[in-house]
Amino acid sequence: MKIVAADVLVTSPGRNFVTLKVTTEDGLTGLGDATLNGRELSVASYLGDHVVPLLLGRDARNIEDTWQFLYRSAYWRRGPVTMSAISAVDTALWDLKAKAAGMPLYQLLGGASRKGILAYGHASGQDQHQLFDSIRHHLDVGFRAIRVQTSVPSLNAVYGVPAAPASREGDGHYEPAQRGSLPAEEDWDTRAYLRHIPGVFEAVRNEFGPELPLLHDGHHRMTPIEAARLGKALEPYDLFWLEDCTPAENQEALRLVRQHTITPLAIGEVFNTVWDYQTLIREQLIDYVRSSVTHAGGITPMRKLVDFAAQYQVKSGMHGATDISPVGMAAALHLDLAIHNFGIQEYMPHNERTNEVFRQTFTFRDGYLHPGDEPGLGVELDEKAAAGFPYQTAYLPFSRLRDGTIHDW
Ligand code: CS2
Ligand code: MG
Repeated sequence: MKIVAADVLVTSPGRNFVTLKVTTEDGLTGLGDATLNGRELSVASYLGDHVVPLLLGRDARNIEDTWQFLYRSAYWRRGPVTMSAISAVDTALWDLKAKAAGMPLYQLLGGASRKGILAYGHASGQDQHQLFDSIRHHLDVGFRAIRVQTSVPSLNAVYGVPAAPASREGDGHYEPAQRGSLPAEEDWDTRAYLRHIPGVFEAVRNEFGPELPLLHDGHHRMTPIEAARLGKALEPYDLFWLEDCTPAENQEALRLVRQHTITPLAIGEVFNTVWDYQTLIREQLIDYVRSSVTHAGGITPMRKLVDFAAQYQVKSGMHGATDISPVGMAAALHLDLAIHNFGIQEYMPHNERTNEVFRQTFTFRDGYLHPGDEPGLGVELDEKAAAGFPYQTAYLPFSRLRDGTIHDW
């Protein structure tokens, strides 16, 4: 099953995506997602200039060997660009292997461990009225778990809250990376945020009851003691998880948070290898690992990561924002269905244009996703449609504190 071609396709149906298409001598094709929000062309170049020449002539069936070759022969290791590029190759090879076997990828990963994949959606609002409407909308369209993000009084723009649905490209979807512009500056004040958020969850619990699984994303903005304070303040509202409560390059910082709160913690969407989690998992400092297949090197290492996590009763909670393409999302769903220690799957539906380019077969019904039973990943890329949406430069925003100091966005 020799690889005869590997094409890097960059398209922008509302937001930028990078996809690798691998073709074998018998005409089979496999897809992999290589999208890295705000740095897409870096990964496209890593693939096109440095990886594709190494793939031609290789046996597509040798997935582990190809992964180890790409990881170790580069000499320079880890990092979001390298690991997103390797992920696209790995995912494409798994797509090919499952297609050649005539079965959906999850069957190759051990078959289904559950009927469906519990998803959570993104509710948000500039104020309580808008937030409640957004939560009701997500319940109406079938979500059974909901992430809650709101504006913060005295702050102009906050992660996770569209300025106004119509003002966001992508048919009203929240896309933090705005195309055609330089990075947008947003302001931040952690004390204002810490004063505000507990009241938001008290109001949501009073309105929607104690059962609904609620999640919140701190988006890397707190110090460990601030994160501990928020985790403790949110305990009466029984969150499913508090995400990215503090930057976790220093994994030991979570020891301090863990000492003060029993609110479950999720970390890792910006992580790209198991080494980023070693202390976090081994000391059970977190409850969910957030890496996506797209950014953590592909199906092969993600399986190893979640199996390592399973030894410490840590579950999966894979990143599924719209900057994970339908190819990356499908890869996550096949893994979600097969592994035992599944926790929850983030699901931000893509816009209509994206679904024209990426024809996907996964379903969302009654709060649960399912990858479908097409051979492979179950996603086809319409290259003619993709060509109609050329790349546009896009940057994620950045934050400054009131005194002008740069802060985590
Ligand atoms: C967020 C993301 O989905 C999440 O949990 O952290 O929306 C994140 O901001 C984007 O993926 C960045 O590209
Ligand atoms: Mg997040």
